[in-house]
Amino acid sequence: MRVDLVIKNIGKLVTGKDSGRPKIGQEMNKLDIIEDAYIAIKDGKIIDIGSKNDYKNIINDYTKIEDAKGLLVTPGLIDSHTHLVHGGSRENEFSQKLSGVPYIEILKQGGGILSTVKCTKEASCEELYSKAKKSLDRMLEFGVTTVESKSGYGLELDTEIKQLKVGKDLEKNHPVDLVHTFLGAHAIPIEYKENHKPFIDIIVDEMMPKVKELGLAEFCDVFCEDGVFTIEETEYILSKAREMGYKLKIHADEIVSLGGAELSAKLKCTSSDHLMAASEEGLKMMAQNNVIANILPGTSFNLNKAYADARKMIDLGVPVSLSSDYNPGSCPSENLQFVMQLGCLGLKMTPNEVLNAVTINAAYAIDRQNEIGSIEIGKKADLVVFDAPNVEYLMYHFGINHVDRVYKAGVLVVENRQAIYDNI
Ligand code: IZC
Ligand code: ZN
Repeated sequence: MRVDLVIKNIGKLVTGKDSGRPKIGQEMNKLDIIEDAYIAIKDGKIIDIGSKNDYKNIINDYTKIEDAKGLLVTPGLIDSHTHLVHGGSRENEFSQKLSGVPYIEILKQGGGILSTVKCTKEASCEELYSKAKKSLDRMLEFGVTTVESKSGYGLELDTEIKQLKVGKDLEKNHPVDLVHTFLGAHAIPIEYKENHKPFIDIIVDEMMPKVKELGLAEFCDVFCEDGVFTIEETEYILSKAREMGYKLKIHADEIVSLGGAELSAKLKCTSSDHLMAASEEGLKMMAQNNVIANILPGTSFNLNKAYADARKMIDLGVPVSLSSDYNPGSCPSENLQFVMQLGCLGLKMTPNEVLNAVTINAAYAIDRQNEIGSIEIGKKADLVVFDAPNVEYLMYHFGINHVDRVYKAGVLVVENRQAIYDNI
């Protein structure tokens, strides 16, 4: 057996054994940790895991050996909900928000998402690409190796396709893996404010088939919210999406308890995201139907809103994942480590629960559980070496970047907190 790389002298290695479903309840608080560990990698995949010097039996002259200097190694982090590709930024609305004007009110006045739609339409592919690449580099530097990326700043076919194509191009040229989601139902254009139906028909009859035909998105998502898409509209759009072969996600019960959690259970969505205002009944239905609650505490922090009730979700047996919601309006930050810290400080999750929520459960939230999300034989060698003695420390010492190094499919892509893949 030819081994390409061994990373030795790992102080604590967070491994994991995928059980065929996301972690729930007490399982979320458990991590499998090997001390004084090594990982062996071949063709970008993990082929052996062990402790001390046992790797000596499997190496040969070709094997590169790298020293983790006694640090903590975890699976590459997964950001399973972002609005990565967009034009502009919305700091012009910051003072308004700080003075108490609600996010949804700004949208109703034609700002918010609609102002990002304007900037995204005006931006060239090159501009969108270089802005999103900068963000993707930052995410990688914080230890994120896979990112879900949504469209939704076009609200018409050409710009939705432009956004998705930029995402596809990035995926080709950047070490971070992307998972693409069509979010044409992200806001109602002003001209359809009084009558949504013709816009929904354009989404369902024109945009969704074209995006599918071009192979630009795997998931379909809807912003189901008071003043945006109703429960009935969301159900119609997502049912059609399923018929066309999309997997489903919902922005559900973020601001108002509309029954988005219940709908995500009825439709057996892969994930239901936000859920700050979800009802207990809806959460119970999600648990019964294995729908992942994808919580976005960076948005609660940024909008000064209540946090989702993660403790109740975990008690009810709902699988929980965490992600950034990186976007120009309600979470302008690529820092998933800060989101993890908010998982503890805002959502009252334990450090172990948080790590599971951004690794194995996040892999389930984007249907990549067979490839990533845990360090086990056969999975991709997506690894983060943290300059931290243990998992608790990552969440406790907040506001800094703990990354020492990042490996993507066995290749060193971040060193000294800087993306270095261009030089490979
Ligand atoms: O640009 O405001 N919540 N969509 C739904 C967003 C946040 C993104 C944005
Ligand atoms: Zn979102």
